[in-house]
Amino acid sequence: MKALVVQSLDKYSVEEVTLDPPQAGEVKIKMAATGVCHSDLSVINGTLPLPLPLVVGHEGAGVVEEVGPGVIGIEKGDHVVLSFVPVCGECFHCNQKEPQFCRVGAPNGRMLDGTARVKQDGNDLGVMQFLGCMAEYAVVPAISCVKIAKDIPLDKAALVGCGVMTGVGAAINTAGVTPGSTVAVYGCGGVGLSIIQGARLAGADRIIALDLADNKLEMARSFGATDVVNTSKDNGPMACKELTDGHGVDYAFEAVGIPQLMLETNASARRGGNVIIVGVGKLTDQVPFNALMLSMEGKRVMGSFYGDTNPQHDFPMLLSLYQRGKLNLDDMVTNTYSISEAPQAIEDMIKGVNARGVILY
Ligand code: CXF
Ligand code: ZN
Repeated sequence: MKALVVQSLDKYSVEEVTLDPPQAGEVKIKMAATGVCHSDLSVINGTLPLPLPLVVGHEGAGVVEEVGPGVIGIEKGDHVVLSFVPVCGECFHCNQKEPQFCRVGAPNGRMLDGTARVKQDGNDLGVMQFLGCMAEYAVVPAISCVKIAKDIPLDKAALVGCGVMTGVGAAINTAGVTPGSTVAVYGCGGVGLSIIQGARLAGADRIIALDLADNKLEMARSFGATDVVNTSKDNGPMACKELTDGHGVDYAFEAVGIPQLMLETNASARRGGNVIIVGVGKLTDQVPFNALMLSMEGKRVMGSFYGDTNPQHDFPMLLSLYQRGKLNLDDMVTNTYSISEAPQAIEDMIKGVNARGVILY
C-alpha cells in the first residue's frame, strides 16, 4: 500500500510499504479520507518528537476491512472515525471522566503491545498516535475506533477525528461558552474555525476572529465570526476591548501555539474572563505571565487537549449536528488530494491555503 512516510526530520515522501494483519484487539481499516493537520507537520519537523521512520496521519475515517482476535462490537463493513487517543475505559483518567488523557499507551510510534504492523523492506515503521492513517490502509487499536452511521460522508467525518473535535470541544466542553457571551479566537486554521463554530453553536453573541491572513478571516466570517481583525494591521487585544465596551471578551482562545499570541489572548480577556490555550507550542518555549496580574485579574487560564472529548459520545454528536445542518463541515474541506499528492497537501498547509486539505483514497 501507499503511505506518507517521514524518513528523517523534514524529509517525507509517499512510499510503498506492507501492513501485517490485525493482532488481538486490533482492526484493519480501509481508509476513505484523512485530514491533513499541523500536528502531522509537527512530527515532520520534530516539534512532536517521535522515532523515525514513521507513517503520519491521525485524522481519519474509513471502513473496517478485517477484525483481529478478541474484538467485540466492531465488524467488517462498519464505518468508523479514528480517535487519535485510544480509550481503554478503565484507567485512572478514564475513571475521572477524562478519556482524552487515557493512559493505556504512550504514543511512541508502536502499537499498544509495543510491536509494529507497517514494514518496509523487512524493517519496522512507526505510526503516529497508534494510527498512521495517511495511508491506504491502517491497522489500529479497536479502542481507537468510533462507529458512525453509514450515511455520513467519510471525508467530512474524518475531520471530527482531530481538528473539528479539538476546536468545537474547546468552546463547548473546555470553556463552556455561554449564550450571549463574547468570544475572541486567535488563529483561523482548521482548529480556530472549529472554535468559532463551537462558540456559534453555544450561542455566543459576539465572535471576534483574529488572524494575519485575509483569506482566513473571510472563512472565519462564513463560519460564524461577527467581527474580524487582521493582526498584521491592528492590535488584537485593543481591538477586542474596543468591540466589548472596553472590557475584553468573556472567552479568549489561542489556536496557534505561539507564546506571544498566548499573551495577547490573555490580554484580550476581560477581568474574571476565561483564557483557553488550544494551540500546541514548542517544548522549549515558555509563556511569561505577569505574576501580579495573574491573581489580580482573576482570569481562568486553561489548556484544552482534544476538546476534552469523550470520543464515543462526542464524535456521533458532532456528526448529528452536521447532518442537521448546524455544524458546517462541507466548507471546511477546501481541497482534496490523492495519497500520491500527500506531499503537495503538506506544502499547501504550510502555505496556509486550506481550512482543511483532505486525502481521499
Ligand atoms: C495533537 C496533539 C499532540 C499529539 C498529536 C495530536 N493534536 C492535534 O493535532
Ligand atoms: Zn491533528
